[in-house]
Amino acid sequence: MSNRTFTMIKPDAFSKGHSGDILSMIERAGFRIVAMKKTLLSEQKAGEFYAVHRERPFYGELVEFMSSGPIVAAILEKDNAVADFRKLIGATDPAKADDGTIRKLYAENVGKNAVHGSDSDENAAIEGAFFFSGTEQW
Ligand code: FUP
Repeated sequence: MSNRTFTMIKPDAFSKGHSGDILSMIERAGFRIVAMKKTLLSEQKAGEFYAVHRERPFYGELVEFMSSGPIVAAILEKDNAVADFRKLIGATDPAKADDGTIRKLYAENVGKNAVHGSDSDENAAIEGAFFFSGTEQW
């Protein structure tokens, strides 16, 4: 069981001004913010982050969307962080997400789905290190 996960507030949610509400939900759910920044991904960086999906039909659209505007990236800490955070954000497709989840409340569709959450302890560590050096994590 890990105690860290990685998240991004995606360009759709950021541009609509939902960052504060989403961060509030995250903190109220018991996650501690270990590292956080607002940034803009270049197409190249977005492509690298989602390289695991490069053979999928939606890859081009995903990279274009994720580099279309600012995001907030953060490392979060809590017991059972990866699984508990995925519960808090809900299913990838907001139409299938449970009531009260971040994606149900704020996502537009399966592509523009408001937030990212790591899917494993291993990916949480890789994704956190993609954005933050060791000295930025407290
Ligand atoms: P999740 O782990 O819930 O973020 O979902 P995936 O790892 O399956 O997908 C990563 C991202 O690819 C999603 F956040 C959005 C995008 N995606 C699509 O655009 N279309 C799809 O059908 C599936 C995923």
